[in-house]
Amino acid sequence: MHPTTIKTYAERAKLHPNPTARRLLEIMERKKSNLAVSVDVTTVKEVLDIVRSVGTKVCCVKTHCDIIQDFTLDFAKELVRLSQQMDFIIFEDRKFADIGNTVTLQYSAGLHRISSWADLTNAHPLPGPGIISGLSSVGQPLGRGLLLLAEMSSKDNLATGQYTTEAVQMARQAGRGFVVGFIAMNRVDIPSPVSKIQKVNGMVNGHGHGNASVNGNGNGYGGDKEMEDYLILTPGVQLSKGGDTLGQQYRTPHQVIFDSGCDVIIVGRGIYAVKGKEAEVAEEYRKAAWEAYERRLRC
Ligand code: 6AU
Repeated sequence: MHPTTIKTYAERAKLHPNPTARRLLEIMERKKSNLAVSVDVTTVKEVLDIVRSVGTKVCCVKTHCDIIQDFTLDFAKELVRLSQQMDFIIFEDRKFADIGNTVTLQYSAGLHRISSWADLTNAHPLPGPGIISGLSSVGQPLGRGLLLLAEMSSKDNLATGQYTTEAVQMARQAGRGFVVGFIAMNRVDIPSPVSKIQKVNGMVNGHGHGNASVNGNGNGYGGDKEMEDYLILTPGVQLSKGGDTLGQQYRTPHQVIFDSGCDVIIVGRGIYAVKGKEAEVAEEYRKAAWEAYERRLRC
């Protein structure tokens, strides 16, 4: 069992060095919600209507700001206001995938100025560690967080095997300040063999400091205080298994949280496409995912 899957969200919040990860874990505990809603609709009114109806049920609202045809920074301000009032974090699902210099500009500038309003964003590790350095130069001073896409939910995607392993490695090498977790289908952050030995012996590099890091950047499993803790946010979730016609694959909240040990389910069409019943359905997802988490803790 992975150490983070047997700790409560509240316990993990206390130990996390990143302010956004800490806030997310605290909200999860407070609202008993490990549900993120993905609001993939194309007008400001639709986004805000959905957020107002499900905001109290979720720990996180995920946006795709580039599909909102009338996006303005005033809309972003209103979303931030709602996030404070209704107690959730904002995750802009931008999936950055370019060289460090370009993503720095995409994150901070342009029409969307994502870093000015989104607590969390995500990036593909494909371009190498420069993408993390670029994004962190903007986001870390603001207390923002980044998720790397270590796995994807779509059929026949290429983010598997060695790619996934290297995504996790890249996060570890970046340190704990900005990369707070992964988009993944599983608990991809299993401890490296060195970390396991270190945890058993309470030793690092033979010096016997139980809470130091394995590789000198604070990532290791040196002891509880320094425990590596990545959040695993998982899309491809509906109340019953299945898929769509374009390769999306769905698992249930129980499979994702209990069987795979992930932290947060991300649900889009399962909630926003059930018009007029969004709040009711969101409550069903919240309950299912929270019960799966509580069951996992009891194992
Ligand atoms: O529940 P759905 O299928 O309506 O929406 C799933 C949401 C969409 C995708 O862009 C996103 O989750 N997503 C991601 C993310 C969050 O990065 C990765 C992935 O592998 N699959 C996926 O569906 O907004």
